Amino acid sequence: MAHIHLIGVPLDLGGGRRGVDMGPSAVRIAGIGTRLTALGHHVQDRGDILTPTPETREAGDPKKRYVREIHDVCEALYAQALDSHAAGAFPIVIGGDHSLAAGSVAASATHAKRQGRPLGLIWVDAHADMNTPATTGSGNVHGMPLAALLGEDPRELALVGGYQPKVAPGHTVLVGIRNLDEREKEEVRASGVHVFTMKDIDRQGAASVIEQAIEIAGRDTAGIHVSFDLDVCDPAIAPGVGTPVRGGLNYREAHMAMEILSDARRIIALDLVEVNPVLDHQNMTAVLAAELAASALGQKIL
Ligand code: EXY
Ligand code: MN
Ligand code: MN
Ligand code: MN
Repeated sequence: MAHIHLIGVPLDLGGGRRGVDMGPSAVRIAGIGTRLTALGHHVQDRGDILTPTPETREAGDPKKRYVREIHDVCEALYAQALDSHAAGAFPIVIGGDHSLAAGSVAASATHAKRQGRPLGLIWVDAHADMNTPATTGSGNVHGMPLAALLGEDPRELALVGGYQPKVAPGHTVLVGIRNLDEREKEEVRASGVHVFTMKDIDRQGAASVIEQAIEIAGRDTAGIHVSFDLDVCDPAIAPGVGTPVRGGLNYREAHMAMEILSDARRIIALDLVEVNPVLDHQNMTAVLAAELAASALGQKIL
């Protein structure tokens, strides 16, 4: 039995398509709380982090649009998630766009640091999210949070929590990527992070890949933060995401990844991000997110 804190982050400033601000609501309506309670967990919904809407703000620097506002949201999330860790709870952060991970992963990193060990990070995504203001074509900050966690750019996000970097490349694993910008590919290759592309999953199987990811992110670390972007799933099962890319995880692969992560008993926090109800069909992507949370937190087939 775990103490689980649900934290909604209706952040819709980091992407190009509007609608992910409705993600936390949709995932709650899909029953994430009751599904986790049914597993015997004690679930506390901590509500939403206050986030500004783009209509009330100026985008600012076109190479990192709304980065000041995103920074403020990430600092507030950092404080809230760190509170959860300090209370012995397991934070599940429901997005909202993926730039929120600059706050949630920072909290897990600080929690790990307090135990004298580094954090392991498994980033499950169709994208690498490793652009910087120098490499981005879109200026969308949700394409940058992993770069901020590993390095120093965009600096507003790299410095959330007051220190950088949050994670080492040797403890960081990308899983499921299949859509990178050309300059971003160079960043990923040079970074030293462990990468399992969709091609690796096709060749080696999802189970083997996730086991290897756990081995890498779990070795000598205080625990593993799983940052799960729903767009890693195939659009056939997850149409409600801002940046769908064909050729993703199928339904069982996605669940099996979570089941194996649960069995390993090393996860200390989970992000579920990029659910976009505007593009969804009958809330199916939000339901998938809620189901995947249950699989990650111990739901068994038998
Ligand atoms: N690489 C593209 C960009 O930087 O704009 C697309 C990023 C999409 C990021 C989504 C959330 O994972
Ligand atoms: Mn992402
Ligand atoms: Mn993505
Ligand atoms: Mn700051």
